Amino acid sequence: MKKVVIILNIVVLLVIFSFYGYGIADQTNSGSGSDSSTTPSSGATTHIVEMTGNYEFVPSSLTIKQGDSVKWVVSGIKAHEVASGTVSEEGKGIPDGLWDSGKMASGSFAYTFNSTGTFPYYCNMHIDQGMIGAITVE
Ligand SMILES: [Cu+2]
Repeated sequence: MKKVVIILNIVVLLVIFSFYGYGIADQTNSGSGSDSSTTPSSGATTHIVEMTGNYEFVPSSLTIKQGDSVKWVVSGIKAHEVASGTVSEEGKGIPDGLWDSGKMASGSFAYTFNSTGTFPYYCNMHIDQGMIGAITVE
């Protein structure tokens, strides 16, 4: 009879410790999540633009502050290539050489805007679908 009690005690302790362990894991997850959304101490902000499976930049136009960064994130299953420049009347991309992510099937590409002005860009793979955008830096 004593053996059964000892085994029950061990089981109860194991259950308590496993819950405790999950609690710690949850706290760690929520902690790193809040870290990624905070702005750096310099005051610069990173803005997210999604590149969707519907051949759109969301948002397609964005106003930011000088020194901020824009991070383009592939959010659908389609690959994209975000490049700075304008689109000719014939629908060809005219790169201005500031940035070009190359073809991205997933992940993200970031660029920091250190001067003011309006910066048009396009998806080099989906100009025909009208996949263009612009960043205004104040
Ligand atoms: Cu695209």
